[in-house]
Amino acid sequence: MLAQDGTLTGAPVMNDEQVLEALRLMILTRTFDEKATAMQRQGRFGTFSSVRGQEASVVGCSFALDPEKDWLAPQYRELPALLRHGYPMENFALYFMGNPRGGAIPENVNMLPLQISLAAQIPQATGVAWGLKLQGSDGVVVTFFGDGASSEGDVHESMNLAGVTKAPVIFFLQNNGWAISTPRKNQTAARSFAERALGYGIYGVTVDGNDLLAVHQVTAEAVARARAGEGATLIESVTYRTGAHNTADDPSRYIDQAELDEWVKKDPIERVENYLRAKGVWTDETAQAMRDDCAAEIDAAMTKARAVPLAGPEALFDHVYVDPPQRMTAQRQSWIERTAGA
Ligand SMILES: Cc1ncc(C[n+]2csc(CCOP(=O)(O)OP(=O)(O)O)c2C)c(N)n1
Repeated sequence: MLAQDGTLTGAPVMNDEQVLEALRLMILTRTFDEKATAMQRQGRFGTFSSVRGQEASVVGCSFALDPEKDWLAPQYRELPALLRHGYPMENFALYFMGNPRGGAIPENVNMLPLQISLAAQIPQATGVAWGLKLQGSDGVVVTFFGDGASSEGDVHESMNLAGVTKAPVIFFLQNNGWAISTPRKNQTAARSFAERALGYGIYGVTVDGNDLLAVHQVTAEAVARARAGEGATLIESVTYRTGAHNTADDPSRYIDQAELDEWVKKDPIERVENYLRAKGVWTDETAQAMRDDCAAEIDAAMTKARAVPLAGPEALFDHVYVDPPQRMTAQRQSWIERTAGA
């Protein structure tokens, strides 16, 4: 839909106001990524995975959803979708500050918790979607996962069950080229990830994940099909992780620099800025004002998160069970005594 120089090659599916809103979210999370990485280096943030390079993929998808009735089942690299769905930025910061309060999803936010164990959220996504269908809701579930996670058995089971039940779920596979240091070519011998859909009797589509408008269009189509009772879609969003896997990773030890350089030229934010600039609604001044505004929003969220008292060591045991088994209660007490004064 959108060439890198901003030329439109199809009918626009988002109006200027929506594109500007989407661009703000993309800039907001890129700024957050930079801030979070700096804070991790200062010891104020835990290990953190950025969405750098994949912003159009996540934002294009999330703009096709209705946060009032649709659900997210995220992995760990999709901050923009979480924010658009109403998850507060300070909760996300708290999570990475090691505070369990950040992991608690507010009652009115239709989202499952962040999932670090690869693919564990995907059976839950199919389950929630099937549940929505049984309840007579026309809500849709989107689950995000990577090319690496796609090799987990959970994915097969979830897609198969979604096919059989016609569950309204969108499997949003972000093929970002890498699973930490494992390249795409070692992940599957299939020509594409999307063609797996055929074997499950669900829809499958491959999209340029660095094209905001294209991702939005294919997701909107998948949402419409799901709402109409036509079941699940597997979307393969082809993009590239232009940063490190996470703050503990050094991609210079394995990444092909020439390949990275090519993808940096396809930056998804620049693509949208080129588009809006050509339309006369984006200038250096508006860009700077938006970047300043995003930085202020992030500072405010970080200040709020820092004001929340640190979790004590016993937090390890809290919120696991409503009624903890006796053995865990004893372990909790022993842990408090052993860590007292530490
Ligand atoms: C079940 C499981 N196995 C291994 C890991 C360790 N691990 C964390 S992230 C990752 C790579 C994931 O790559 P991908 O699914 O492509 O997602 P990306 O991080 O690239 O977005 C691995 C192997 C894990 N978290 N969970």
